[in-house]
Amino acid sequence: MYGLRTVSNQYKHLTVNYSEVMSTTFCITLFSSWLLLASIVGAQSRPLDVRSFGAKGDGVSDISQALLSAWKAACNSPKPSTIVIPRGTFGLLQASLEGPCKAPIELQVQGTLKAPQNPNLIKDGEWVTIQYLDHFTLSGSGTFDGQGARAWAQNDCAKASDCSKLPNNFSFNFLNNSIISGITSLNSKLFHMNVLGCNNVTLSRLTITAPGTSLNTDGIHVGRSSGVNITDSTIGTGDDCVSLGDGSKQVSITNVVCGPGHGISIGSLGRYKNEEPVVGVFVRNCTLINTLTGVRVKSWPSATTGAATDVHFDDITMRNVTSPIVIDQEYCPNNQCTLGAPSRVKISKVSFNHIRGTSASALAVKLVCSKTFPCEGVEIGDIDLAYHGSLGNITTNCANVQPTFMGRQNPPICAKNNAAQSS
Ligand SMILES: *[C@@H]1O[C@H](CO)[C@@H](O)[C@H](O)[C@H]1NC(C)=O
Ligand SMILES: *[C@@H]1O[C@H](CO)[C@@H](O)[C@H](O)[C@H]1NC(C)=O
Ligand SMILES: *[C@@H]1O[C@H](CO)[C@@H](O)[C@H](O)[C@H]1NC(C)=O
Ligand SMILES: *[C@@H]1O[C@H](CO)[C@@H](O)[C@H](O)[C@H]1NC(C)=O
Ligand SMILES: *[C@@H]1O[C@H](CO)[C@@H](O)[C@H](O)[C@H]1NC(C)=O
Ligand SMILES: *[C@@H]1O[C@H](CO)[C@@H](O)[C@H](O)[C@H]1NC(C)=O
Ligand SMILES: CC(=O)N[C@H]1CO[C@H](CO)[C@@H](O)[C@@H]1O
Repeated sequence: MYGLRTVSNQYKHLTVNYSEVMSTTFCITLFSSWLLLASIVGAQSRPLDVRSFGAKGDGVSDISQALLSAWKAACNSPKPSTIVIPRGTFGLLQASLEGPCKAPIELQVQGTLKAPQNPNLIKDGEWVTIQYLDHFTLSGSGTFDGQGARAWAQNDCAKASDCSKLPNNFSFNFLNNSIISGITSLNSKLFHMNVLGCNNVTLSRLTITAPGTSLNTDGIHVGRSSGVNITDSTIGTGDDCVSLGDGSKQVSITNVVCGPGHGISIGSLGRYKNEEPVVGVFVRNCTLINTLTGVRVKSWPSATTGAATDVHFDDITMRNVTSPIVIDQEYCPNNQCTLGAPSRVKISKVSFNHIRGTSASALAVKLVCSKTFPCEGVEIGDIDLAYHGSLGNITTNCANVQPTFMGRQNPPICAKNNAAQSS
């Protein structure tokens, strides 16, 4: 389904080749170097320790070359291999680990990898890029320390409309059937993890941390990917914990604790041309603590079309979240858009169910859809939110949406007076 069949056929082909070579003759010089390589890394699954490729764990020395050499050996191996970055602290200027490779590779990180403090030393905006792989695993309990403090000071996103010049911590591009698990990503200079063009990828047991004041340090951003599972993770950053960009399909986010940050967001959508629809998002059993928004779908007022459909938020706990439930089709931070143009992003089949906890502002639910494309098929189930502040009673605000209600809502959502206020 994800090209798995093609790839496993390739493995079979390699295995056949391998045994033919073994059984016929050893004197075909054409294969001798290949066999040597195979006998070092392929024929056995002994892990490749980056130290045997020249990495020093002295806390300063750059291991970029050592890691790349280990990667090349693993990538050329016809059998599955494991690369190990052991305990200790290592400098890592930049890493680009690319496929296609001949067999599955696991990169086990036990130690701490430190990015250079100066963001300008990282070329092309990516600190660690892992791409074009099938059956890749990143595991271990190690830490990737983006050392972002200096970069955040240079971030001008509040003023400039295009501010993706700082490096992301990680880019996982075009990975199939892969697992990212266990690691910690600390203080990325920009997005912590950017997942692009991936199929069937699970991100689990991750810890992603940056101060609530750092700009645009989204935890995990997913775009143009399908079958992405984000589970059992703790994410606290200065921006969205998880954001799903255009072309996110069949994404599930479960057992995630988020805060501080901006919450779990679909979008923003409708800012750029040729955006692909977001289809099939399942957010379950997540807890949001002291975040700006809880669960949100957002799109820009713009002539650009787009869509988000089949989006479900279920079993969510809010603790002191400023705006727990949001559909915002007038998303326009820093006045970077024309508010007069209604969003042309079509939002449909969105459900909110079993959402409880506390709102840090009186306006706990905001469902503001587009005048041009009103939201369709919005379902509101059990909601129980309280506001304990001094700025009035808890309220909701709705426009261009007629939700279907099931279960009990506290407060009542889209009550008439609220609906009238906003249009
Ligand atoms: C990943 O899967 C896609 C879709 O099946 C395929 O086109 C692509 O070649 C695969 N990539 C790798 C690296 O296997
Ligand atoms: C998805 O990826 C995992 C991890 O590599 C693999 O075990 C599983 O078989 C894949 N699922 C499909 C449907 O290919
Ligand atoms: C991803 O999550 C969904 C829903 O929880 C589940 O059905 C699916 O099997 C998961 N896929 C993987 C690869 O873990
Ligand atoms: C819900 O998520 C929490 C982590 O926030 C986890 O401890 C708990 O086991 C999860 N519950 C279920 C039913 O998966
Ligand atoms: C609640 O959230 C507000 C706004 O984010 C914050 O100022 C306040 O400290 C939080 N209160 C608690 C008890 O965490
Ligand atoms: C808040 O709600 C209570 C009870 O419904 C009502 O008596 C009171 O006037 C409301 N306060 C405001 C500021 O709307
Ligand atoms: C060089 C590069 O790919 N940078 C990307 C970093 O991440 C942002 C946000 O996803 C992208 O817009 C950039 O293209």
